Parts: sequence; structure tokens; C-alpha cells
Amino acid sequence: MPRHVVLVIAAAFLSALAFPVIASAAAPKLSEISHVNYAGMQKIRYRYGPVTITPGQNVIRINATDLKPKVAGFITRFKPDLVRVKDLKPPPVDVLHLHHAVWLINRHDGEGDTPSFAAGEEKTIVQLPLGFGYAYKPTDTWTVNDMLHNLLPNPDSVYIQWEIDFVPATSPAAASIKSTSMHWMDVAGLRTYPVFDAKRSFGKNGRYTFPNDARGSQQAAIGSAHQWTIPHDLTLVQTAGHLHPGGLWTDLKVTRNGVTKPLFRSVADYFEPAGAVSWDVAMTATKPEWRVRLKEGDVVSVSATYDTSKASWYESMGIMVLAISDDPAAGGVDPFGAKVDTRGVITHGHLSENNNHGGESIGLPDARQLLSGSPAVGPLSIYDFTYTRGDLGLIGRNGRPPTVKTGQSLTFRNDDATKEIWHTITACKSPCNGASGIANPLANGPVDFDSGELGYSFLPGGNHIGGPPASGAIEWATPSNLKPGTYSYFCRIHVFMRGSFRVTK
Ligand SMILES: [Cu+2]
Repeated sequence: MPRHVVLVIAAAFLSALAFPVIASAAAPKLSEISHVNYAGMQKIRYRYGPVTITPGQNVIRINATDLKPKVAGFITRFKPDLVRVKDLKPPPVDVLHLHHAVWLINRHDGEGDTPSFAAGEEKTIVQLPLGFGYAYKPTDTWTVNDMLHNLLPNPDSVYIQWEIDFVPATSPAAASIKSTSMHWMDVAGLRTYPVFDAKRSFGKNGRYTFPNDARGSQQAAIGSAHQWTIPHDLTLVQTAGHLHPGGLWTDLKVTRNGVTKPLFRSVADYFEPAGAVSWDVAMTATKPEWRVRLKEGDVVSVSATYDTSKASWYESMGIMVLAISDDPAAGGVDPFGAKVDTRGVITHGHLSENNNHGGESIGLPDARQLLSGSPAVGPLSIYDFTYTRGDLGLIGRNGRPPTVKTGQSLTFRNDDATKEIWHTITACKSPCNGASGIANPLANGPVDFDSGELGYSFLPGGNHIGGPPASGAIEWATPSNLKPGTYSYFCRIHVFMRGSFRVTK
């Protein structure tokens, strides 16, 4: 059952500046999936924005865009990015963050808006194999659904950037390109905000595969788009997965007559020294020669596997976009007659915007060594990016951990919510006082607690509504069953925000 879907439309329509740039042909990095070139192919770069990201911002925006080719043809490669307006360079991921961008394309063929290209902070490049191209028509309507985080309390301005390889239909090479369409598979979709949690208590042996391992209330997040019944014989020609930190891989499988075969595993190849805990990662995509012939009635399915041994992962994703050819001459192996090569190649190398891993000492106290603050009476205000009681950045009495008796709860209230700034109270392992970075802090407290994103979304006119991703509440109470001790927490949206409280006997 889809939960209620609310789209947050930016009050001001983004002025989408169109300045397509013909990019110079840069030498591909060794680890990057190699370019496929065609005679007459154009490399076109689009920049969408400027998008102002206010400090608390985490909203999902949906806006039409005319940043697309002017003539019909084939898109053969799609490379997403996020760049700052001031220097046109990708900002550090621990500062500004492309949670996701999805390009919805309406082909006016009765199918409605179809998510066709997507980007997360892992910045996977879609390169269709030689002889295949996404069939683009200038009458297609393009819409960009984006969600950007600003992890610092200063406004900033960015462009969402995408570079495409485009073969105009009029160029001779176009005749050799088979028309390709995209099918979106999503373990928690289709929804505006298709996410699920992967907590340490989920799954087994530190691994949680969604939706396969989902039990009880975890099943509420399962999306119908995790399965697809093949409507007519077709050939899969390319796919890659999208995951969040903690993700290990996505799997694509097919079931026919009760027999299930693997088709592809998109592996998260972490450059991150601490392992599967950050965005310093590249996903593998299918090899150029990968083709899978499927029959009408086959059921394909996707799943996403997360490492739940080190931390809990909230609002996680698992998506695979399939590139499909309906042309019977596209070839491909029958997965029930031959083995399919399920191993892929990464689509890019380490990106320098992921260099700040965090964790080094920045002089914040270890709350376990602080004197107790006074007992918490009434909700504790979160205001101006500060937990006004117990914030590790506060000096003096307000910086001491407020106390609560065993068996009772401590309540937080987000008083930044009126500014559409959302915060979380998320358990982390004490001292949880190291520098912020892409790998720090983690949701790795001795017990899990998480408030969700406390706050509202605002509609034009000022009415506020619940999320997603905002929880729709501004107050949240800690679990009442915590054992005596000092508990550390952080804000998942603004990871520099750290605090503590103490449970006493
Ligand atoms: Cu926050």
C-alpha cells in the first residue's frame, strides 16, 4: 500500500537557465566505464538552477525543465553531477549533498511521467552499450525531482548538472542505434520518497536484504515496483543500482515457472577506508556485452542488501533502472538456457568531493565525563541548529547532559520547524564528538533511537503538511526503557549537531 504521496513544490518556480555547453572531450579515467562514440555524436552539458539551498533544506522539489535536446535523437550516456554556482565545481559531499535527482519523462503515450534517469550522491554514470540509445523526442516533457541537503548552517547555491552523449536522429550513425526505453525498479517505489530503514536489529549476521528480509512493520515500506511482470518479449541491455551508505549491492533476478535466476548484481565498490559507511563509493554497471532475453510473463525483481553490522541506516534506497530494447534482433541470452554474467564494472573512480571522512578531534567534550545537567522539564528546544540543552557545542550548564529518571522519556521539540528546518535526534556511539565528514558520525549508539525528520513541509500560501521526508511532528520523546547511562546523539541532516542526555537511577 503506498503511503500518502505529497509532493513539495517549491513556492518560486526555478528559473532554469539553459546554457548547453559542448564539452571538450576529456580523457576518461582508467576506472571509468568507457565512452561509446558515434560519428556525429554531441556531448551536451546542462546546468539546472541556480538552486538555492537554505540551511535546513531537505525538501523534495519537482519542476519542469526545458534543458534537453532541441531535436530528436538518441541519448547514449548520462552523467549526473552537482556543482556550486560560485566555482562550478562539485562541493564536498559533507557540506552540500545531492540526496537524489530523478528525471521524469512524459512521452505522451499514455504512460504518464516515467522516471528515466536518476542520480544520487554516488553519481552513477549510465552508458548504454554500443548500438543502443534512449529514444528521445523533443515533444517529451522533462521534469526534475530533486532533493538536496545543506549540511551547514549557511545558504549556498548550486546547479544540478548533467552531461549527455546525444546522437541526433539525422546523423548517419543514428540508423545503427536501436531504440531503448527505461524501466524503473525500486524496492520501496514508486513513491515520491521511496525509502526504508535498515537497522542493526534487522536481518541476520549484520546483513539486511530488502524487501526479502522485511518482517512485520518493516514490510510497510515495500514498493510494488520491486517486481515487474514482463509485458512482452524484450531484451535487457543495461542496468546499475542505486544505494545509500551502508548499501552493499542490489540484485536483479528473474522468475519463470517457479525457477529464479540471477541476472545482475550491482556492487557498491567503496573507496571509503572505513568500508560501507559513506558516499565514497562507485556502483558497478553491467558490462557492455551484457544482454538478457526475457519472455512475456517473466517476473523480474530487485532487492537491496545493506551492511547492518556497524550502524543503522535510515531512509535508505534500493533502485535499479533497466534499459530495454523491444527489438527482437537485440539478441541476448536466455537466463534459463545459459549463465548470465552477473558481474559488472564500476562507472567512475574515487571522487575528490568525498575526501573529508571526518572523525578527527575538534575539541568537543566527551559527554560521559561532564557533570549532570538539571533534570529535563518539558520539551527541550532545538533552536538555531543547537540542542539548547546538552549540545556538545555549548559551554557551561546548558552543555551538560540533561537528566531523566529510568523509565521516563525526555522530549525534544524542533523550534526551527517554522523556518522549514528539520532536525533529527539519532543515537550515536559516545563520545560522538569527532569532526563531521562523510563517514562521521554514524547511527551506531549502544541502542537505536531516531526521531525521524522533525518538521513540516510548507505549501505555497504557508500551510504546512507532513512529509515526506518530514515526519509532520515537531516533538519526539526518547524511548522510556533506556538503561542508566549517558547517551549521545546527532542530527542526520546537520551532522555537526551533537548532543547528549543522561538516564539516572
Ligand atoms: Cu538538524
